[in-house]
Order: sequence, then structure tokens, then C-alpha cells
Amino acid sequence: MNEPVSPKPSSGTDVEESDSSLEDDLLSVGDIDGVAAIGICGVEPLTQSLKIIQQRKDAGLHGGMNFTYRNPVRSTDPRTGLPSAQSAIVVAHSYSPDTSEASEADSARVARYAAQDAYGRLREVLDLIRSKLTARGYRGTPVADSNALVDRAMAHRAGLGWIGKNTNLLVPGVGSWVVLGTVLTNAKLTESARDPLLQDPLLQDQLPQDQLHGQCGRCDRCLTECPTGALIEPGVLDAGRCLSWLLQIEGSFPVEFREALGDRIYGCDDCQEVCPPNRSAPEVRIELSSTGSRVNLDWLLTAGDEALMAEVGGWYIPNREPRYVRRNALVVLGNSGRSDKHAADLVRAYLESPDTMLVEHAAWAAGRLGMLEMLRLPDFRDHPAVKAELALRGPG
Ligand code: B12
Ligand code: SF4
Ligand code: SF4
Repeated sequence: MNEPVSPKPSSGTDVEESDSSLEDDLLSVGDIDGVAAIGICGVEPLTQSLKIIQQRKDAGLHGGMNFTYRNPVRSTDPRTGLPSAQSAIVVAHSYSPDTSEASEADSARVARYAAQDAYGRLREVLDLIRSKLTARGYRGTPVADSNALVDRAMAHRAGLGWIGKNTNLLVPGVGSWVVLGTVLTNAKLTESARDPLLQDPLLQDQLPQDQLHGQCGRCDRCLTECPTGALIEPGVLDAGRCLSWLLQIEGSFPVEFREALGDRIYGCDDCQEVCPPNRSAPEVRIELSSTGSRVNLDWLLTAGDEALMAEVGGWYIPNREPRYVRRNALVVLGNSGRSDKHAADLVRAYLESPDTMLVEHAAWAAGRLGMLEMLRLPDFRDHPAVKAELALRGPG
């Protein structure tokens, strides 16, 4: 278990003993280890964000995602989470920039935010803010990574940082290895001092793109290094090309992006790993999640439903169906370059699956691993998915 969060002793803030203002007391949470930034802002609807979400939806850039795209009007109105809200306290909590365990051909990689309990730690901090509010008779409603609010837009409004060309919120001096959350409250709080341009929500909403990405300067590494070209313009992501989303979609994993998936089984960090401001990210010690940063591939492909979900149940998995974890694992297996008997046995077992989607991915893995002979066996060669793979790979 993580140790419960408590302010650093140096902060000198104690609700009972201090005569500091409510704002000072709330902002003192910023002294807790791991809290990268904290700010207070208003709860007017995020009109610019609404416009952006609608534009991207109309252009098909959401790639079928729901989240904030399901009901953009609600997700861009902070009062959706608390109708009596008057103010918001927004927090960026760091997670460790390095959780990497040695890469092995029989394991799959988990993105850093999911390799550790980053949201668990954030929620503890948000709960502490809530308790400070309720101790003074106010309401406090924490919201983080839910469909009820666009977190980056709130963090931007609260002055926590800038929106990078990779669409992430970057905290000055810290970078983007942070998760974001908000506590909505019915207390009317003084907004944090920040860039005058950002003081006025109307002005903020009219902020031109070059100022939005201001501190990125002329850098464009995230755009050029994204393995699938998903960042089609500075700050614009085509979710239909983003590996992080493709791992979460229903149906087949798109063939054209399977090789680019490499060994990723959940999330993708490339556009943050290449980001120069992230070099100054602080090291934060957070307990690893149930998976850690690498999951054994053979285990993923042989575990029963219950055991599998006990391990990876914290991930977004379409309809909570374990077959999607296995689909993704088959793509990783195909990319593993393995030629050992155990890998061949795994592919073979999935070619026998009653689930056509899994047969199709197993056939692809066989083709990529050079196991075409297996596909030509009488047991498999007449399956439509196998036939299609054989046709694609040629006579071999
Ligand atoms: C859907 C979603 C995804 C989707 C789409 C991401 C995307 N870029 O659109 C997918 C599955 C691909 C994804 C991936 C990741 N995600 Co995600 N995701 C979300 C979620 C649930 C909603 C985001 C959303 O609404 N996207 C739609 C676009 C249009 O909105 P947006 O990118 O947030 O941009 C808003 C602001 O930038 C602002 N804005 C943009 N331009 C302008 C211009 C002006 C003038 C103004 C004022 C505002 C403004 O308005 C936009 C719309 O509200 C949020 C949680 C939440 N409830 O907010 C987490 C969230 C954005 N994800 C997060 C994380 C950690 C990730 C990953 C790093 C995980 C991983 N390792 O795989 C990757 C990063 C990939 C990337 N480059 O974005 C964090 C981001 C932390 C940060 N530092 O920014 C969030 C905030 C979760 C959290 N609470 O911490 N994610
Ligand atoms: S998460 Fe990966 S695929 Fe998505 S935009 Fe970033 S680098 Fe590209
Ligand atoms: S890689 Fe460069 S352009 Fe992309 S977000 Fe980081 S600083 Fe900005």
C-alpha cells in the first residue's frame, strides 16, 4: 500500500492550527511529494474545448471514442460534476518517468502511467482537498479521468501548464509525466494568479494555437517520432492512428498498425519519451500496479478469464471482454521475433480457437513469425482468416 499522503513538514500548514485563508490551506497541498502543480480556477463552461471536441468529432478524428465525445456539452461544463460549483481546485500529480524493467521477447510493455498506481495517488490528494473543504462546511467533489470533465482543459485554465504539440499538458520544469484531476466546490475561491492572458476565461478561450503550444517553441519531435503519425498537426491527434486508443477498440486491431505496435500491450509513451521538457521530470516513488511495466506474454495468452482480469482489470478493455487482451497479446507475439516451440504452440492453440477474431490475429502472428507451414496444415488452411493471411503473404 502507498503511505497515505500528508503535507511535507516544511509546509507548516495545519487546518486546525493555521489561520491561513481557505485558499492558502487548499494550495498547501501543493507541498506534498509528487504534486507537480495545483491551481484554482472558475467553473464557467469550457467553450473553446467544446468547439474543439465537436470539430474533431465532425472530422472523424475521435476514431469511435466515447469518453468526452459522448456528450461534449456535459463534459465541458464543470458544473456537470457539482451543479452548485463556484470554483475548482486542479491538481497535476507526477508519476515516475522510469518504471522500465528489462525488455524480454516473452514479455509485453505497459505504459508508465498504468505500470504504477498513478491515479490512486492522485485520488488520495483530491480526497485530502475534499476533506479540507468539508471541514469548513463546503462541498467538494473530486473528478479525475472521468467522462464528466476534460481534465487537460481545466488544468490549462487553472494555469498548471501549457498544452504541448503532443496534446499533453506540460507543467513548466516538470513536463508531462503527470495525471490530472479536479475538485469542484461550492466555495467561491480566489483564482490563482497566472499569466494575465489566462485570467479571463473569454480571453483564454480565444488563445491562438501558437501561444497554446508556446513553450514547445520550434520543437516538433513528438510529431515526427510518433510511430503511426497520429499527431497530424501540432496539438491535433487522430485517435484512429493512436496506438494507445487502438489497443482499446472493439473488433480487429487494424493490420496497418500491427507492426508499429511493437511490444506494447497497454498505452503508448513515445510522444512523451522524446519530449525534451520531460528530461527534467522528478523521480516519484509510487507503488507499482498489479501488472508493473512488463507482463509475461505466455501467461497473457494462457491465463483463464478470471485470472487475466484480476491482473489487468484496471485497464480499459472493450466490454470488459478478455478476448481483447488476447487479441493485443497475439499482435505482440507476432512482433516478438520468437521461433521457439512454446511460441509456436501458442500460435497453434489460437488457430484452433472458436473465436474468429483470435484466429485471424493468430494467423497474422504466424505469418509475421515465418510460421507459414503451420497455416498450410489441413487443420487450418481452409479457415477464411487463415486463407486470407496466406493470400496476403504469398506462396512463401
Ligand atoms: C480520450 C482520452 C484519451 C484518448 C485520446 C487522447 C487525445 N489526445 O485526444 C487516447 C486513448 C488516445 C488517450 C491516450 C493517452 N492519454 Co488519455 N485521456 C482521454 C480522456 C478520457 C479524455 C480526453 C479528451 O477529451 N480528448 C479529446 C481532446 C479533443 O481533448 P484534449 O486532448 O484533452 O484537449 C483539450 C485541451 O487540450 C483543450 N484545448 C486544446 N486546444 C485548445 C486551445 C485553446 C485555445 C484552449 C483554451 C483549450 C484547448 O481543449 C481540448 C478539448 O477539451 C482524458 C481524461 C479526461 N476526462 O479528460 C485522458 C487524459 C487526457 N489522458 C491522459 C494520459 C496520461 C494519456 C496517455 C499518456 C496514456 C498512455 N501512455 O497511453 C496517452 C497520451 C496520448 C496523447 N498524445 O494524447 C491524461 C493526460 C495527462 C497530461 N499530462 O496531459 C488524461 C488527462 C487523464 C488524466 N486525468 O490524467 N487518452
Ligand atoms: S501515444 Fe503513441 S501513437 Fe499515440 S500519439 Fe503518442 S506516440 Fe503516437
Ligand atoms: S516533443 Fe517538443 S513539440 Fe512535442 S510536446 Fe514536447 S516540447 Fe512540445
